[in-house]
Amino acid sequence: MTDAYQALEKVFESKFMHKPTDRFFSPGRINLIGEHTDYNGGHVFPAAITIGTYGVARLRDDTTVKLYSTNFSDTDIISFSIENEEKLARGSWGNYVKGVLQAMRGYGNHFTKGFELAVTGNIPNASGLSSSSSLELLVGVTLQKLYNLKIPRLQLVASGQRSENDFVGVNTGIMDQFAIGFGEKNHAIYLDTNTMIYEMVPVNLGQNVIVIMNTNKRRELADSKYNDRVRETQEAVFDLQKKLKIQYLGELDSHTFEENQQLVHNDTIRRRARHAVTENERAQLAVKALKANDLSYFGQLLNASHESLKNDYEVTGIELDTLAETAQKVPGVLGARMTGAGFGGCAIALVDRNHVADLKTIVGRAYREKIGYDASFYVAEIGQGAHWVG
Ligand code: GAF
Repeated sequence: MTDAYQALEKVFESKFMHKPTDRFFSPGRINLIGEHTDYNGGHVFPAAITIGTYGVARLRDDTTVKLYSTNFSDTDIISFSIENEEKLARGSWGNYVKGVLQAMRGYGNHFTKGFELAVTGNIPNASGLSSSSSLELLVGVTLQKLYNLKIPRLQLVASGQRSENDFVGVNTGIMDQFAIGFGEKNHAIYLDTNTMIYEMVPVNLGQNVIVIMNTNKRRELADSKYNDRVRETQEAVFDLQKKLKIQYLGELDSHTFEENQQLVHNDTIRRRARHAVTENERAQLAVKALKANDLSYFGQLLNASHESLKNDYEVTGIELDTLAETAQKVPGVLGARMTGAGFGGCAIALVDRNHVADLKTIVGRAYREKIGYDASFYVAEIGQGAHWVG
């Protein structure tokens, strides 16, 4: 970690001709279970991980903002005035910074001086481990420290989400920013996205570990497909409201849903709704199972979650299915499922630590044979949320 900062400080000095004053870190996240439930008023169970985004920064005396990232070698310094609220070109990573600035202004914060920020990250690109929310929260904690803002953590989290929704144009829920904002070492966050009540749950896996399995597939069109799922579940709510007084699918149990599902106007929308309802139940059961140390049942719920995401929600694809379904059959694996938005990205497997090598060999071989290129594997470590390092 210290090495990462030393290298980044050198980059900062060579780009901005000054030394930075502060260091920051913001993690990525995995979601254990509760997928595509956060914009449906359901439960989620994510955790921050130890890989993430590093930043070093300095406040300036004038109004210029200068940004540099080592992860986008083709672009050079991004520069704009702190007063300029216009979007940068589509696809520019600077829009995440501008989006957070704008959202924080919306909460009544004022930024008069500019700043310099250099970032570097070790979250694999477009891997579904939420590199974008990691960057948003990195910007949030950087602005909080540089401008000495006394603001609640939830405001930073909400600013990240607003940046994503309003500035970047993906209608995501709050899960990723919440996990990254509130993460704690060796804990997962059990969040009810309807009430925003949450609980930190220790993740005691005994001799088991969580392995992240990366499809290494580019998540093409993922944003528009994500927005389609948001719209589809809203359509289901609209249909169900003809009889039921609900605002979100997360308010329904699966029994009530089954009894009323004929209200939903077509089969595709019905299956989307079924996933949101059953996944919300699985998340609640999984947290109970983890607390009761019933890892076998926890694993079964992971498998059921993947099946629902594959058949009812249709966000997996051949790459994620190959990883999760092959992993589920490996001896020592208690359960496996895709994690995050889907459409490529990563899956996770809960596996006995003595079987990690088998998992990598068996799943790695099956993936290469079927997909034609390699998957990557990392053992996940659950770490602290976004913070000022010093
Ligand atoms: C993405 C979104 F950003 C989250 O809000 C969540 O909806 C997730 O997909 C699916 O559970 O990571």
